[in-house]
Amino acid sequence: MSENGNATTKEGIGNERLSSLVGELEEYIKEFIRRNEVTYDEWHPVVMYLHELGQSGEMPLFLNLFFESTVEEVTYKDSGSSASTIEGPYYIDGPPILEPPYELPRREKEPGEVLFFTGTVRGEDGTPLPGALLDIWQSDGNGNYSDLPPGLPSHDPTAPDYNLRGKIHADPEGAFEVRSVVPAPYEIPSAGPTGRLYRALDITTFRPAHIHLKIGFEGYETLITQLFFEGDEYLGMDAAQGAVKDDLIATLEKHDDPEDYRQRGLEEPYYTLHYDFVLAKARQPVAS
Ligand code: MBD
Ligand code: FE
Repeated sequence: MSENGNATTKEGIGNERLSSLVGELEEYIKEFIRRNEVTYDEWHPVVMYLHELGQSGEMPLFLNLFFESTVEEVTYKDSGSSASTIEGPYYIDGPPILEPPYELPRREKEPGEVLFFTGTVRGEDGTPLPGALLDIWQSDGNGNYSDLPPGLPSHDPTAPDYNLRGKIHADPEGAFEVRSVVPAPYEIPSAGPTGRLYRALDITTFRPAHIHLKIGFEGYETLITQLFFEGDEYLGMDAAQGAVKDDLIATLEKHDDPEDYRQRGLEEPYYTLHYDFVLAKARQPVAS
């Protein structure tokens, strides 16, 4: 953290920066209230709504749905990396570091069709980044995530810890392959305060199916992103506004030739997905 408190760290926000951010936020909200002549009939429900939102455990969901894409925009502005998008509320620390051949942890009867996800991780000049770390998490074939952050129950309590979550390394050529399942579109909790607001606004509570990634390599900016699938019915109306970017829509290819899938040791068709990621060098602080 810099002395003037202009940066954030895991430990928090510097005092000076905190005063400045809270002060400015206060001003924006006061100005908003004046400009809209917000009445007590409006104010009281807002207070109770935010109270309920906090109690429900949906605050991270709500904040990430509405505002994270702007933090992401600021973070990756002018970055030379391939397309980034929001992390969302369901990343959890400490996923297992997997060993090749890579397979995300899954249940014996994991819902969802078999997926082989391949890709490369390179620098902006195309040089492979050998050993790049890919931290991957996704919903299952029913759109459920395993263990959610503290305070939130898993979408599917039968899923073991870290189901469909794990870290893998790119090989010496910067390439990787990991077996998983094809995730399904995800619906945000519809019974809680977030879903209630979405219905009142008449916007969809669904997110297109997606796979989350955080990709890191020493000396490079960590890339936080998601991949979506061509043809998904929710691509144009994501509940997380602004999260889908054209460059993040990849093609799921179905392989249903029995000879082909049996060669892979499968008794059912499988899908492949490929994506080439680019990481940008970490930016040096600009000298003043
Ligand atoms: C998700 O799975 C997600 O990725 C986001 C951004 C919001 C809610 C649920
Ligand atoms: Fe998600």
